[in-house]
Amino acid sequence: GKVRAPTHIVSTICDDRGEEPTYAGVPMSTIIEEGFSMGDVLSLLWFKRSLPKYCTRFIEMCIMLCADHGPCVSGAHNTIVTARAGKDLVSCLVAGLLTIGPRFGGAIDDAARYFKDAADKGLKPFEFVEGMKKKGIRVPGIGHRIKSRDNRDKRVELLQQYARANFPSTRYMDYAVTVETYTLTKAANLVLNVDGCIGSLFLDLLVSCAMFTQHEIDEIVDIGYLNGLFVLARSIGFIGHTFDQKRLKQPLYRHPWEDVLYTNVESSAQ
Ligand code: Q5B
Repeated sequence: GKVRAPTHIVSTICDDRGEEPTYAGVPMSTIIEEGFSMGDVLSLLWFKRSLPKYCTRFIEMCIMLCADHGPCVSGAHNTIVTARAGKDLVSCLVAGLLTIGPRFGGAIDDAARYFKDAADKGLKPFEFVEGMKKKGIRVPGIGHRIKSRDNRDKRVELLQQYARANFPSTRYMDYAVTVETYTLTKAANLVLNVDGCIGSLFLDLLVSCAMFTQHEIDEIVDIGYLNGLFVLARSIGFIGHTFDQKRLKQPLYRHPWEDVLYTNVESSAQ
C-alpha cells in the first residue's frame, strides 16, 4: 500500500491548499463578506477561534493605543537612527523591534505571569512587591519614565474604562491596581504602565470569556503571546517613523560629543 512520507512541518492555523485560503478553518471570502475585523483575524490566527466582539474590540484598542508613543522611546529612536543611516524599511523596522524587551514594551507577558501568580496565591500587594524586591526583580508592568501619579497614562485609563464596562470580570487588573497603589507609596512614577495594564487585562479576558481551558490559559501565558500585541502594534509606528525620516531626507545621525560623558583616563586628564 501507499506509505505516507513523514512531514517536516506541522501547521494548524492556516490552510492554503483549497480554492481559497482559510484562517483556522474560516474561508477568506467569509472573512471579507461577513466584515471580520483585524481583531477577528488575529483571534483566528493566534488563538484558533473566533472571540466575542468585546474581546476583539479590546485587542484592536491595544493595537491602536500602542501603535506609537513618539520618537523618543528606545524602539523609535533605533528605527530613526537606522533610517538616517540609509537602510531599507525592513532593517529600520527590526532595529526598532529589537529593543522591545523586559524594560521597553516587552513586559506584558511577565506582568501577566507575576500578577497571575501573586493574585492566585492571594498575596497582599506589599508581600508581592517586597518579595520581588528581595529577589531583585522589578515588578513587570509597573513604572514609567514619563508617566506618574500626577501625569496618568491615558492609554491605561482608556483600557481600564473599557474593561470595567465590558468584561465580565476585571479581577487581575483590580489586583494590579492594588499593587500600583502600594508602589505609588514608594515613588510617584511607579504607576501601572501600559504593559502591566494589558497583561493583567488580557488575563481577565482569557479567564472571563470562558472560551479557554485552564491549560490553554497557562500555555498562552507560558509561551508568551502577549508581547506579540506590542510588537504588532508598534510595528505600525516604526514603519511610520521610517517613512517620516526618508520623506524628510534626514542626514546620517551622529550623537553630539557634548551629550557623552567621556571618562577614560586621557580625556579626564586634559
Ligand atoms: N523601580 C520602565 O524606570 C522602567 C520598578 C522599581 C520596583 C519596578 C522601570 C521598569 C518594569 C518593566 C516595565 C514597561 C524602566 C514600561 C513601555 C512602553 C512605553 C515606553 C515609553 C511606550 C522605568 C528608579 C527606582 C529604583 C528602581 C525602582 C523602577 N521600576 N521598583 N518595580 N517596576 N519597569 N516596562 O524611571 O531604590 O532607587 O534603586 O523597569 O514594565 O515600555 O513611553 O517611554 O509606549 O513606548 O528609569 O510606554 O520602571 O527608573 O530605573 O531609575 O529606577 O525605582 O529599583 O529604585 P526608571 P529607574 P532605587 S512601558
